[in-house]
Amino acid sequence: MKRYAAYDPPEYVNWTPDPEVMRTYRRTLRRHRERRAIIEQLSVETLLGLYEGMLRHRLHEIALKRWVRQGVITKAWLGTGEEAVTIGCVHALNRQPFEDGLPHDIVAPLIRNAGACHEMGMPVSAIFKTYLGTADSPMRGRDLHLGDVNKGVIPPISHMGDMVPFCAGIALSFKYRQQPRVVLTWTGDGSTKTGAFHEGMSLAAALRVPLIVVIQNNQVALGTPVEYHHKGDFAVWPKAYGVEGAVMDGNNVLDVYAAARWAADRARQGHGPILLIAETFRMGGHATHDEADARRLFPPEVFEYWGKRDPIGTYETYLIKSGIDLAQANDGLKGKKLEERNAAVLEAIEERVIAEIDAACEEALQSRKERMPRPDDLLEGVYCEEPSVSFPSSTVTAGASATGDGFSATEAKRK
Ligand SMILES: Cc1ncc(C[n+]2csc(CCOP(=O)(O)OP(=O)(O)O)c2C)c(N)n1
Ligand SMILES: [Mg+2]
Repeated sequence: MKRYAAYDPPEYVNWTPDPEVMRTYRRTLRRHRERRAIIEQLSVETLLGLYEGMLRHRLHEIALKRWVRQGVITKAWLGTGEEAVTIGCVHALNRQPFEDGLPHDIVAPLIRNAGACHEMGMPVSAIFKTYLGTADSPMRGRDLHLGDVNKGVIPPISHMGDMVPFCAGIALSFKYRQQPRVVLTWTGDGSTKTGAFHEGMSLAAALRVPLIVVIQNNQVALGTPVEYHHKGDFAVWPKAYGVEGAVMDGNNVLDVYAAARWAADRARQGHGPILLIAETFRMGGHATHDEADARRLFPPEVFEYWGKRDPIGTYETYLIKSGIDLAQANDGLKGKKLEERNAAVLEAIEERVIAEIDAACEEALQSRKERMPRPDDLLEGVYCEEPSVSFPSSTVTAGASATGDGFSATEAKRK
């Protein structure tokens, strides 16, 4: 893939495959019998879909970073280097419509998993519009926590850990209705330290509901490296909760896909919740504002180590050399060597994704000009019986007067 000196982590800028890393990459794919069988059966379409999904994730975030530099937005929360954990999991789910019109399986992404939105079928422009706060964004300009229930994406609750009990509830509803569906959520290493995570996992385990929780250990929580907030090995946690689980290489999208596929099949068959552990690394800051601080949290060798394991660079190298004919019936590539044909197929995908992201940026900027929320929109879509009270700006900002806390007069009386 093209690299972007102004936006990529320095380790990615002149990225070339490291032979030892690639040997390990291929060895990982043969490590588990069940996962190996899943990977060997993947169609070319799925293999390319994983590549395209990771590119879309990386490139939409580079576009956000560009907006930060240009002053269009003030900051962005990115998943650079962690794309495989999101894309591998989403692609392993059943995204076909269920009889109620929603996707079969449901996801609840966090800030590092924005790629789940577009891979579940939300347009990339929805992400950009949400950052710009436009009225035609899924959150109607009110919240940066993005999702679209109609596409099977539950928007995150800001409080870390809370999505686990929330998703346990969704999984319980699937179980009660005897629907063959699963719900998957991710949680950071830091978020595993909340009471909500523990309560949700314990409840899901006791009720044997079809929930998959992925601990996305990116080695850091805000500005705290994992060894300062965590002792012991996440690998033993499934046993501690009495659920099935597995550790996966969070930078190897095929390993993630296969582990998540295994987990989804097990959960669907009634084996109860599954706890997956992904080892990966945050190549940037908590958000764009603290990237320089984040580089000081770890020695340069740590960035170098993970930089060589760029999930997109390694997968691209693997695909090109896999011996699989990615071009299939593409006559235009006939006569070229297999590796050249494969590289050409991937380049064509990249060009298409770049064009898609550019168009989505344009569309969102247009919305910012023409479709920002109107002030009189404020009381639409909220719990409010008599949306007739108008708030002088002083009471809204003070927020503490009898009726100035965002509720109607009736609501205030009831309180
Ligand atoms: C209950 C709670 N405490 C603190 C915060 C502030 N906060 C937001 S993200 C974050 C770090 C989370 O780290 P981790 O779970 O490892 O996820 P990562 O950001 O590394 O993906 C914190 C402390 C919060 N949102 N909710
Ligand atoms: Mg973390």
